[in-house]
Amino acid sequence: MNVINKNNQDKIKRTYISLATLGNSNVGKTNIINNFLGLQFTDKNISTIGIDFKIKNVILENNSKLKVKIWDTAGQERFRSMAFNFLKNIQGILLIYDLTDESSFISIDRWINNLENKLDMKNVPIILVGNKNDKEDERKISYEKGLKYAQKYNFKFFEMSAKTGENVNKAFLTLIHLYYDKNKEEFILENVKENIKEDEKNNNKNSNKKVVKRKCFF
Ligand SMILES: Nc1nc2c(ncn2[C@@H]2O[C@H](COP(=O)(O)OP(=O)(O)O)[C@@H](O)[C@H]2O)c(=O)[nH]1
Ligand SMILES: [Mg+2]
Repeated sequence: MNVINKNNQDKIKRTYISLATLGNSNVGKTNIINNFLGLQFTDKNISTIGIDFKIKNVILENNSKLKVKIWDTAGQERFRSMAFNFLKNIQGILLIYDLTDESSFISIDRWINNLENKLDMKNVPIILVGNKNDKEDERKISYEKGLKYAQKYNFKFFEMSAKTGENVNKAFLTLIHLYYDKNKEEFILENVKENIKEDEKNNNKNSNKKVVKRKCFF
């Protein structure tokens, strides 16, 4: 749980990071999250009702384990105002368009306008994502156009595919580190190396006990 430290009311202590995927319906938000979670790609339309979240543990570059909570929103107009309420507790956003669908790229302007009123754009990192780069034949938005747009707002930019998995992990890990590296003091994390050492110590004490080396949490 993320709590306010009682001794110092200003300091938030987080045991997880909250991220969100935003963008029009059908750009691939749900499949991108599923790919990051190691779930299978689906051609079927999985309709997200309003807002939903999923959780995954990741190991950071400093060998700490961080719980990541990812909010999946429905892009439909009727859910938009509801979807924005949760943004005050978000530490990073993947803003997604479908590179085969020009209208989803044009809509990014509108998403940014909405975000500017709802969250602290200086402290919450945003990555612009052009999804479906496996559909090269149907591409409508060039890599350069996406990159130029991202640079205008100082966002990082990735093209990705929820189908092949290209750049999905990389984009999420980049987003996590963009926030975490600047706000390390907010987080209470478990050190993975320490865990392994503890397990080894216990193993030496009692050689009959099986050691679980927790190197991987996916
Ligand atoms: N070829 C291809 N299709 C994708 C990709 N990502 C999503 N889709 C398809 O696009 C449709 C919408 O995906 P979904 O994840 O439900 O989009 P959402 O409405 O933004 O959550 C589905 O038919 C998916 O199979 C991708 O990277 N490549
Ligand atoms: Mg969805």
